Amino acid sequence: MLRTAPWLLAAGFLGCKACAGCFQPDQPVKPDDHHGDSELEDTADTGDTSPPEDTAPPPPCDLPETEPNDGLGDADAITLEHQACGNFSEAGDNDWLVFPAEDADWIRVGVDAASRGSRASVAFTLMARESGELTLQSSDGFVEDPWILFPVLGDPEYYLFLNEADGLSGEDYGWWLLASEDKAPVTWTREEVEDNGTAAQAETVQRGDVVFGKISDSYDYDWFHVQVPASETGITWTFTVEAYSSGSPLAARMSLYGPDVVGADIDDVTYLDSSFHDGTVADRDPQIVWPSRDATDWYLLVKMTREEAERNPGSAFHWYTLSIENDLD
Ligand SMILES: [Ca+2]
Ligand SMILES: [Ca+2]
Ligand SMILES: [Ca+2]
Ligand SMILES: [Ca+2]
Repeated sequence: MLRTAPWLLAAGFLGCKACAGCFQPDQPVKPDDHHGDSELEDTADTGDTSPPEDTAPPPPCDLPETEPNDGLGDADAITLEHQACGNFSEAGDNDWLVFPAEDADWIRVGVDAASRGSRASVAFTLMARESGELTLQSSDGFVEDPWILFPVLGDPEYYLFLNEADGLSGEDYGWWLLASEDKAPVTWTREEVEDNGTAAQAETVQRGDVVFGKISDSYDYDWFHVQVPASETGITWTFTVEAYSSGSPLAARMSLYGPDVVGADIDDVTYLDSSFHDGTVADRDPQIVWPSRDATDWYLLVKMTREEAERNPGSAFHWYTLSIENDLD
């Protein structure tokens, strides 16, 4: 099962499991991957009296983990653009990594495990210590292996805490991970301005706007006001959130209200439309398409899904864009 409190999960291992005597340099290489290399090495080592474990295959990546790395203070230092790898070789094995942001604006962190035949269901927590931000990424039924694409927060380095989501371990529970500089996956024309936590505080946006925002915690409600002028009635409007499918951890919910929501408790007001449908969380990047019949004022609410807020609260990593379009575009 997925953990609900990444900080607790991570902090639980800060004491570092005593593992100095169980260092296992060999990685869970698929049998065929390095067979040839291994043979070459064996041949070159004629006359070598090294013990058998020194004939293990060469590291299957640029930056193999070095146990013990179960505590934040023992994190393996990795660098952008160089693949790291390791495995959850024994019960309770967790692996910390740390990488510098260098001068990147956006960074992608991607795990390969199930996609390479590993039995590991990898979850990782990404932490920005100076900013005090974290997010939990796991294979959640939407992706085989977890990944994230995030705008840097200004921290000089970022920490990763990898664990096997079901607490399983073994030689075939390997992982590979690459952190790399990337381009922004979205473009925007403006950024949200907090506080926009009620309809009365909603930022006014209009056709053609693309807002870049963040759901910075579970209670961050972002309201936007759309004024529908008489000249833009009788047409279809489209409001689209882009986040999860482009690497944000955010699973957003969007709802569209009429002007009666201003000053009211939203539980007392019926929305015009909502992306949320009971019984499914499949609607990860919501879109609402709605006709404008009369000149009016609309209010859009973007927030987290309740299920997601319990599993992985919002953070500065939880970015999204909201685009406002209609038939006149
Ligand atoms: Ca390990
Ligand atoms: Ca470890
Ligand atoms: Ca916000
Ligand atoms: Ca807000």
